[in-house]
Parts: sequence; structure tokens; C-alpha cells
Amino acid sequence: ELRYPGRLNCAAELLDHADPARPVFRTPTGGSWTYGELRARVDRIAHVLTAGLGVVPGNRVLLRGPTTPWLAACWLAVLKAGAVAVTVLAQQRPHELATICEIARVGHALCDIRSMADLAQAEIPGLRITTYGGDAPDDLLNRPTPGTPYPAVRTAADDIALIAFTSGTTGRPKGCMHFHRDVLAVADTFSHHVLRPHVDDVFAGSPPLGFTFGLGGLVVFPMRAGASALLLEQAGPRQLLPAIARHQVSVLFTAPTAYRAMLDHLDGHDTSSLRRCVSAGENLPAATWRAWRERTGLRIINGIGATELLHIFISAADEQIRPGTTGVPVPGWHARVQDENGDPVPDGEPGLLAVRGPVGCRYLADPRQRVYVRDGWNVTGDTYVREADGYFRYVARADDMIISAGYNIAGPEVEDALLRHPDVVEAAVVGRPDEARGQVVVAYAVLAEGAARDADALRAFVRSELAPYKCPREIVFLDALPRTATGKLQRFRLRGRGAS
Ligand code: 3SK
Repeated sequence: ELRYPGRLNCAAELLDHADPARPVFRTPTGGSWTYGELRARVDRIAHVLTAGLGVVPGNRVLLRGPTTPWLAACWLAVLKAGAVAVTVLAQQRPHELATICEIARVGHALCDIRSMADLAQAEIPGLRITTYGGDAPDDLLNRPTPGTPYPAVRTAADDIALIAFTSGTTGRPKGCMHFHRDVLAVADTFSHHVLRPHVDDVFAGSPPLGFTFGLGGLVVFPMRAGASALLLEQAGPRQLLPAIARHQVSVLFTAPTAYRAMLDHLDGHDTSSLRRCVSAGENLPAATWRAWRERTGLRIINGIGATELLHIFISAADEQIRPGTTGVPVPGWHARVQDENGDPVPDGEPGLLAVRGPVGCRYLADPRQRVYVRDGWNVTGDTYVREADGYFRYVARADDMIISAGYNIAGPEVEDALLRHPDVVEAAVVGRPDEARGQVVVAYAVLAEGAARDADALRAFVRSELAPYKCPREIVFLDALPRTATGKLQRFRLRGRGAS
């Protein structure tokens, strides 16, 4: 069991234990910050926040900007000053920012000068915005500071450190409150047991710091290990692949779609520095796992995480990895599959995934808390099967099950089959209401450049892979699938499209 002292400031913990001379953040242009430099910059920002801007412990501070060392430094400074970081995504639009600020009662914002337009346009009443990275004398980084170390506020281990927002794939955003100890707990469970990082590791990846997948993978995990991270503002497959060799990246965090896209551009790129490749955010199809293994020799570490639980809670390391499954509960976490009444279902049968561990869901003033947390279990909204030997296999999001003529069909299983076809780059499968059958299976597919849009041939291919009742009645070709800012597929938008 994890034990933390009653008084704990996670930012101070992350900053103070590494060798100050070692690198912590690198940038694609060759910039590098040491732990000592990071600490000095965090202290300067914390002085400005408190003495200059009047932020006091418990105040909520919105953080917005591309993935840079300065954004990470702002996040650490807010926490070191005992305030609460409210991280948002650079893609979030004015009305979303206004809703988040209203829910979290945000009073201050630190915003990269380049990400100001939408925040300014949101005209949030009472919000005091300070930019960073600009030339103005009142820019965060140009303000005078005492230049002395900033003593970390002695927060309690269960004081709130951050509020991470999730809209899931639809609906009003929910703010998930996380404690100082939670930040360390995700590093001391998933990262410690599955990644087993060491000081020479270089972390990199695509998820932004406004998504807890990225915050953990690119700031908390490397710092907890005294390692370093390459922070990329643009982190699509075309930027990631060359960066791996150039910066000797050893731990990679990205999503299944990016692994698939990287496979298409792998030729000529050296990935030999990689020793860990993490995939989360969505289900990882076994076909993608196998193709990556074949081309790189590496086993992708699949994982399921949630903003509600901060990071990954089911995964597997090294030889434990079994393609087509997510893995086993990370040490420190417990998981089971249960029915709608909260009763465990037998192994081998699908049901709702429920987890317990060092981090729990705490929605900020939101009645949906009662839906997510039932009897002390966090019910994630995913349908899973627990196999007899304890491995957890993803079936679908609970609302992605299609019931057609009495058959239960998991959309992701049909997507996996489509993705095994060499022309299919992305696929999404939903149920469309149908008078005779209740629902029929409809697939949306994105094809490789130049591939022929031949729906009949694709349907024949799926029929050769799966039972005929799972075969899509219709296949619609799209240029891109609708996704959230964090890259999750928005099936509800496809369900709303109707027939083409
Ligand atoms: O939402 C997710 O899928 C996720 C995955 C890994 C870590 C954190 C999160 C929120």
C-alpha cells in the first residue's frame, strides 16, 4: 500500500529529489533545461503568482498553452504555491473555456501569448489573465521577482492539486479533482511498476499537458524518476518519428491511431532508442499491436486510464503483455466486472468495468458522481470481460454495444476486423435504429490514399473475418473520423449522421 506523509506538496516532491545538474526538459530545437534551472524558474513564477498577482492557496488557476517547458513550469509553480491548477487544451473554444471557468470558479489564468485569442474572446467575468512568452513588461516572465527560492506551501496530502476536465465524448464538462498525493500515486503505481523508468530515460509523446495522459507521461512520470522529457508543441506522427532518433527517446506515449499512422511512415526512421511504447486513450486493436511488434520489435504497453482516476490503472509490462487484452490491474489497483446492480459477473462474461485504487473519482459539484462511483467502486463506462486467468479484455464503451435482431455486437470488434484490411486507416462502427432489427450495424471508414471506395469488397472482407450478423449493413467512407480534442472517437456524432 502507498503511504505518503500528511503534509505533502507534490510539486516540491517532483522538483527537489533529482540531481539539479541533470536535464529535465528538452525541446525539438535543441533547448534543454536542468532540474536546477526548472526549480529556479518555478520559484520565480510562484513569487509572481503570489506576491505579484495575489494568488493564495486554494485559488484556481487556469493554464493554457502548447506543450512547452514553460507550461510545465507554470503547472509546478501553481501547485508549489498551494493553488489549484485547472489545465485545459489549446483546442478548447471560448464557450468551453467559459463553462470550465464557471464550474471551477477560476480567478486567474496563465496563458501562452500564442493561445490568447480564444481566452480573450471568452470574456470571462472576473478572470485575471496573465500571459507568458510575450514581450510586454507585465508578461509573467518579465515581471520583477526577488530571485530567492520560493518555499513550497505546506499543503496537506489530500489538498486539491489539480482539476482536470473531461467532457467524455459528449455532454457538459465534468471537473475531476485530484489531490497532491494522487499525482505521486499514479507515478508510484503505473509508472513505477509497468514502465520502471530510470534516470537516463527520455520520455516523449503526443498527448497534450491539458490531458492527464500527457501530464503524467511527459511531466510527472519522468520527474518522479529523475529522468527527462522531450516536449513537442507539434506531436503528430510526422514530428514524433524523426524526434525519436534525434533525441534518443526511450519512452513513448501516444494513442492507437498515432501508432497506426506511424506504421505508414516508419521507413527510414530509426526507432532503436525506444524501450517502452505506451498506448492509451482508446482501445488498441491487436492488429496494430502485432504490426508495431513486427516492424519495430517492440511490444506496445496497452493501458486503460481515465481523467476521473488521473492515469492508467490496468496494463501489463514486458512478457506479461498479451495482445488483444488491456492487461491486469496495475499493482495498487483492483478491478472487477459487474452488472448494472453492482454484482460481480462470472469470468468470461461481459459486464461493466469497476475499479478501486489510490485515486478515486471526485467530480466537482456534479450529480454524475453518483453514477460513476457506486459502492466504493469507480464504474468507468467500459464493457469488459475478465478472463479466467485475471486478464481484462476490452469489449466496448458501455454505450457502444449494438443490439441487432437480438445479437449483442461490440462496435470495436467490427472496427478491428475492418482495420485488418490493408486499405483501412481508421474505422468506427455504430448502431443505427432500425424498425425490424432494433439496430443495424453501420461502419464509417477512412481509407489509405488512393484506395478504391469499394464497400461491397470491404463487407465481404468483414464477413470472412467475423460471424455474418456482425457485418456492417452499410459502409460510409469519410476523410476523417470525428474526434474530441484529446483524440477520442465521437461515435455519438456518427450515430447522429443517419444514412448517407
Ligand atoms: O482518458 C484516457 O483514456 C486516459 C488514458 C490514460 C491516462 C489518462 C487518461 C485520462
